[in-house]
Amino acid sequence: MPANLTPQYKKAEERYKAAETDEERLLALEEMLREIPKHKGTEHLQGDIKRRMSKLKDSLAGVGKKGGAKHVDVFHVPKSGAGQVALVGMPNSGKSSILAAITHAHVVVADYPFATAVPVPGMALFEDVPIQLVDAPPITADFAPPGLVNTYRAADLLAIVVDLSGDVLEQMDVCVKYLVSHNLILDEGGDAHLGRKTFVIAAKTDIAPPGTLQSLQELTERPFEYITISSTAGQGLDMLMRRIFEMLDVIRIYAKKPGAEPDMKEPFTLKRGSNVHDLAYHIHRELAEKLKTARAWNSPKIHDGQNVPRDHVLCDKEIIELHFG
Ligand SMILES: Nc1nc2c(ncn2[C@@H]2O[C@H](COP(=O)(O)OP(=O)(O)OP(=O)(O)O)[C@@H](O)[C@H]2O)c(=O)[nH]1
Ligand SMILES: [Mg+2]
Repeated sequence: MPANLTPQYKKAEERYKAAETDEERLLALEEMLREIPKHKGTEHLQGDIKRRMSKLKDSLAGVGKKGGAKHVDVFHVPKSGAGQVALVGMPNSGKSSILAAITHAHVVVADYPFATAVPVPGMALFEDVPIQLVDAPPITADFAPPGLVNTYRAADLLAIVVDLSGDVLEQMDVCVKYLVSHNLILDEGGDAHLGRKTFVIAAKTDIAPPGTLQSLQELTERPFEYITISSTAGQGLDMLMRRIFEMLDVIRIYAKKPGAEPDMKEPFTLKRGSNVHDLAYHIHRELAEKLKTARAWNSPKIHDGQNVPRDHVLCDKEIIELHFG
């Protein structure tokens, strides 16, 4: 059976042959696999492409190498802080500018597209809670770095960054299609809560034509939350951090040693719904078993200093004194 390879496939194959690095080879092979007509006549070729891809992936991941240099996965961003928010957006949409405005991360802000090549984390503060933002390379209608999906899979929250001074519908369309095709949000049109929690940062409001956000909201099916900002004018950034904190659904707890003042500088952050036992476990696994009693301050329901049981559900900003046996 003839393979009937398309011009798109042949182009990808040329890119594969011209590639100089394994990363480029892998990208080209992925494209070949996408473009290859899927029928019996190409089954053998498809298998061959997949074999070459898995070999390349192994070699990129350092499999089979004895000791020595290990491949570092640049798309794996180790978590820190109370939660991790990864930015999704087309080139030039203003992603890096957000990190530059509210974190100390060294990011490249540039007036040309594709300035960011790999994810870069930075810490932003909401009040006394450190929250990690992750800048990312851009995606377009026909290209995204293959490893980027892993960055997004690991994040607690995804923020689609839309440049309000650009083609907002195209940007939204490209980002949503990317997220849906990688199963990061579900293809249901309705309930955005079922997938990874995702919201929209409507950026560059300082240069947006009037009414842009409104028409974007009206023409977008999914009921995303929109947060309007300008990184350069410093507008909306406090609200952005507040909503991120709220969407992460965490609470902060100040721990107190018996007879000492509570540590009001570095709260522990726990998932909403956590109890006293969870706090002890969070501080130190072994402590949880030794926990005898606890007292609470700054609690909405009880008097300051009152004893609370281990299953006492904690509230944001509560001060807890743990007693161990
Ligand atoms: N007027 C205005 N310009 C902005 C704002 N935010 C970013 N820019 C400009 O937009 C351009 C792109 O910004 P970046 O933050 O580098 O965009 P990016 O999304 O990281 O781009 P890539 O790394 O290519 O994906 C730069 O020239 C920025 O100065 C803003 O709030 N207002
Ligand atoms: Mg960038």
